[in-house]
Amino acid sequence: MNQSDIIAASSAILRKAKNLGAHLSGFAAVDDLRTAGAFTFAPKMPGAGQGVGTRESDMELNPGEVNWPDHARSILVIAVEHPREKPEMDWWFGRISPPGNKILVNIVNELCEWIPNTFEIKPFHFPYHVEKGGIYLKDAAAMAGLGCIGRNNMLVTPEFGPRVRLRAMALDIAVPSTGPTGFNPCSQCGDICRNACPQNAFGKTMYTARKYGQTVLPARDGTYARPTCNQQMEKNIALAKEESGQGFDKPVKIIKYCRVCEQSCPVGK
Ligand code: B12
Repeated sequence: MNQSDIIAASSAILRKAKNLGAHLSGFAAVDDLRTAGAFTFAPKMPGAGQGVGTRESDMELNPGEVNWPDHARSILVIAVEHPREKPEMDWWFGRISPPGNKILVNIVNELCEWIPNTFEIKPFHFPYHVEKGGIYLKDAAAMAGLGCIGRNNMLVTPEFGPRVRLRAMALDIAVPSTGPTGFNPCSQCGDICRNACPQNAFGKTMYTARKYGQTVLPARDGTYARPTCNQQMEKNIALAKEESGQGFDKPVKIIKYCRVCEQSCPVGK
């Protein structure tokens, strides 16, 4: 494909993503992501590959390491809003992943079918878990211009604050990046998110530039304590109660993970 075909295809892909239900979408270059914060930090992080939200790797990956498909040149990242008034979008029904995640999976599945039928482009749908071949979605989204990494360590978007969930696919062509942008709302609110954390997970410096050889650190300044946050997630699992859920013929355990750092963020209200 020549450059003008690539530009036309990339605009058409963003339009299609929107038509399929993505609230935000953008492109990042794989070469830029290889050196982005989470990609370089995670393999050095104590406890990488452990805790809630991680799986056993069947890909011979070291903890925290990402497997890039050989043909991947660009990433398309999509975001779907998880509004406050629809908390059930984020709930786990037994072992069944949240309804909001299914929306994201369906959009990317449809794009993976439509793109090669429409253009000479080979797509690849990244799984969610890094251990299973996924990528670090917040950094990908920040590099694609969807928002910035906030002081709550989440992707914060101008439109919805951090109340979005993410999914990504790879393309085998080099599409111009749509980010990063200079969006930076976090100097203005006095750390509402950090002060609201029920576990005080932002209470002390966990990671320093000196020790880890990089200045881009969790929650920007190395204060996000992942093991402490993980304790809250374990607590949420332990507190899950059997409830009746739509589409379930008998009561099912519903896990409602903590979202305080997300819900308290004033951006995008
Ligand atoms: C493992 C995991 C967890 C673990 C550990 C979290 C963590 N951040 O490490 C636990 C279970 C504790 C957890 C908790 C939560 N998670 Co979680 N989690 C993941 C998962 C699977 C991988 C994250 C990871 O390991 N990152 C690696 C570490 C090293 O990176 P990091 O902590 O983010 O730190 C890096 C960035 O801050 C970056 N950075 C800092 N500044 C800048 C600046 C720029 C420009 C760039 C590019 C990067 C950058 O550099 C740091 C490294 O040095 C992702 C899905 C995915 N595939 O990405 C979801 C994901 C991050 N989680 C998500 C959510 C929603 C949550 C929770 C709110 C719980 C919930 N209700 O789901 C909390 C929020 C915790 C928090 N404040 O960070 C969403 C975030 C959406 C968003 N708007 O950001 C994701 C993307 C999943 C999704 N469905 O969309 N999670």
